[in-house]
Amino acid sequence: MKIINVETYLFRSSRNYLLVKIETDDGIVGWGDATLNGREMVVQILVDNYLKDLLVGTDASKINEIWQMIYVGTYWRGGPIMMTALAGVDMALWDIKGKYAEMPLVDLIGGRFREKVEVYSHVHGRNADELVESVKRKKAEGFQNLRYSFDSRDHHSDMIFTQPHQDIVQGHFEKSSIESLADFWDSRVYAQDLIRITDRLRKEFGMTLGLIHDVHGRLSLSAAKEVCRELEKMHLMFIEDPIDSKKTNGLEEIRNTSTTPIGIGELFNSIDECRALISKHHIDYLRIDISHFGGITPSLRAAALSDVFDVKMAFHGPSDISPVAHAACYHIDSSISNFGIQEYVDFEQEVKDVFKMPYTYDNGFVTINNTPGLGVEIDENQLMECDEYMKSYLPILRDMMSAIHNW
Ligand code: CS2
Ligand code: MG
Repeated sequence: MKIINVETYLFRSSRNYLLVKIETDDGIVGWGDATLNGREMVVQILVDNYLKDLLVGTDASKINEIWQMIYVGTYWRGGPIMMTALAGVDMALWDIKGKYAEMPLVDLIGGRFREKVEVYSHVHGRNADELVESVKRKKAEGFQNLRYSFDSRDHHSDMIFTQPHQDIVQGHFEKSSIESLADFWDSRVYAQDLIRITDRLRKEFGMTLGLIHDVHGRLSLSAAKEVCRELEKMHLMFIEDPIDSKKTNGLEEIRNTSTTPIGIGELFNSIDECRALISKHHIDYLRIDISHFGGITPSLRAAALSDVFDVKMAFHGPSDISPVAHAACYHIDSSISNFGIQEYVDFEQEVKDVFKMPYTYDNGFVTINNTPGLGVEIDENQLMECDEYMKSYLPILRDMMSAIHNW
């Protein structure tokens, strides 16, 4: 089963995506997702100019060995660019293996633990009233778990601070300078609003609705400690990235002063960045992104390690990774014993025209079907009809003291 070709496809279908396609000499084609929001072209250059040469001629069935050859063999290992490129290759290889074995990924990795996977969706409101209405709409669609975000208004300056949510994650297309990308942010106003709005949601909807809030690393350690303590009695499913997730030494302090569960991981690119957090149980949910963590192979290891230390998996599932990556998550979610929850996105129809999905949403749960491999069928004719890639930039956030924050 020799690899005879590796191709990349960079295109825009409501937003930008980068796919990796690998073909073998026995006619099997595998697809992987290598989209890295805001830096897609760099990943493409890496796959086309470096990884392709290494892959053509090798045996596609040896996934573990190929993965290590690229990861360790690069010497300058890790980082989001390398690990997203490697993820694209890894997913395509698992897709090939499943198609060869005529088995869905979920069966290759141990079989179904559950028939359907519980998911959460996003709700956003410009104020508390609007948010309450959004929650009602999502509940009517069957969602029992919601990640909520809102805009905050500083009543002194009348400035409005927006939190990241699905509609704005694509970032800015035109840019004149770094300054023009900067949004302002006052974390004191936000922290107070977070407590007030969460309380309102609990009063409106009671205690059983699963509530998740993503701080996106925008709080200082002391503010995060205070917020997590205040939120204790409101029983979140988890708070995500309460502090900058690249400075995780502070998590232990949050942990020691509150029982609010913590989820973290979308910025991690390897097990080395989360091994200690898992083994010391400083987190409750590991939220790695399959496309930025090197793919299925290392994600299975991270899930197994988490299982050993009683940490649950809650894979990152934003619209800025393609349905190929989402399908891979649903396969893993369906098979592991320590599944927690999955972030869900309903893609636009134009995305569904290119990617024929192997999964269906129903009443708060997703079921992956038995199509071999990852199961996503790519309509290459539709893909060719898609818009051209458009370079975009994520916003930059500046706090009131002018320091640069996580966006
Ligand atoms: C967010 C993401 O889904 C999440 O948890 O943190 O939407 C994140 O902002 C984007 O993936 C950035 O590209
Ligand atoms: Mg997040």
